[in-house]
Amino acid sequence: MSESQTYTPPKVWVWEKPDGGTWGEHNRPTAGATHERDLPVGRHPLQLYSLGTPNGVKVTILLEELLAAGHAGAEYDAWLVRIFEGEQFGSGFVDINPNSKIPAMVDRSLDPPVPVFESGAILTYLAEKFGAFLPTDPLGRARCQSRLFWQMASTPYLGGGFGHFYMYAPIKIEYAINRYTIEIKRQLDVLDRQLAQNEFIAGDAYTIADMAIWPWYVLLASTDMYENSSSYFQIHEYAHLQRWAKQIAARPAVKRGSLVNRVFQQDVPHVAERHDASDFDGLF
Ligand SMILES: N[C@@H](CCC(=O)N[C@@H](CS)C(=O)NCC(=O)O)C(=O)O
Repeated sequence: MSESQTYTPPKVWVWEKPDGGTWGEHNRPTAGATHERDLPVGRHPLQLYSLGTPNGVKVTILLEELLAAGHAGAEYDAWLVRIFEGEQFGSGFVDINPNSKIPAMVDRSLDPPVPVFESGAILTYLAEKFGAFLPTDPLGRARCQSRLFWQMASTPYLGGGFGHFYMYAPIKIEYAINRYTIEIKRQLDVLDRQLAQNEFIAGDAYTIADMAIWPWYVLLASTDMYENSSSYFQIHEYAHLQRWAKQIAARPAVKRGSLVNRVFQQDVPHVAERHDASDFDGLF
C-alpha cells in the first residue's frame, strides 16, 4: 500500500513547509502582499497585468479582436507579471487583485479608474463596455454567459486538477490522475457535442465564450500542453472540437493575442509586453 493511502489528516492542520512539486515554494495558506511593488502604468486607457497562459491570452485575444473591429478605446498596455517569481504578491498587484492571480486589468479611461480581476469578469466588462462579442438579446446572452461560466468553473479541473497530478505533483497518484482524466474526457465531450450542432460555442455568433474556451482546449488538443496529453486523451476523436479550434486559430486577432506575454516558451515568437500595435511587426 502506498504512503498516500495510509495518510491520516491531523485534527488541526498546521503549515510547516512548502509541499513540494513545481512552484510549491510560492504556495502559502494566507493572502495579501509579500512585498512592496508599484505597478507600472502606460499611456493607453486599458492597463493589463498578465502572463501568456490560457487565462491571460483569453483577454489579449479579446482586446485584439476589439481593436480589429475598430474600437480604438481598447488600446492597451500588457505588462508582464512573472508569477514564477512571485510578482503576483507585490502590493500594487494585490491592490487590484486581492486573489493574487493573473490576469488583472485597470480601466483608466474612467475616473476613478476601474480595477477588474478574474478573466471571465474582465471579458464581460470589456464586451459590455464596447458592446461587442456578447449578445444583448436574453437568449443569446444567456447562452454565451452559460458557456463562459462553464469554462471558468470547469478548467480548474484541467489545470489545477488533471495537469497538477499528471505532470507537476511530486508523486504520481493513480486515483487522482484517473479521477481528473474522466472529468476532462467528459468536458471534451460536452464541447464536441455542442460544436457538432453549432458553428461557435454559444451558437451562430463568435463570442467571448469562444475566446475563453479556445486557449485552454486548443492547447490540449493541438499541442502537448501536458506531456503527451493530446495522445493520452485521444484528442483526434473530438472532430467537431478540432474543426472549431482550427477555425478560431486562423483569426488574425487570435494569432496576435495568443503571443502577448507568452514568455515561458522562449522558442516560440512572442511579444513579452505589448504597448503598441507595432510590437507585432515581423512576427507573422
Ligand atoms: N479564475 C482565475 C484563475 C487565474 C489563475 O489561475 N491564474 C494563474 C495563472 S494561469 C496564476 O496567476 N497563478 C499564480 C498563483 O496561483 O500564484 C481567472 O480566470 O482569472
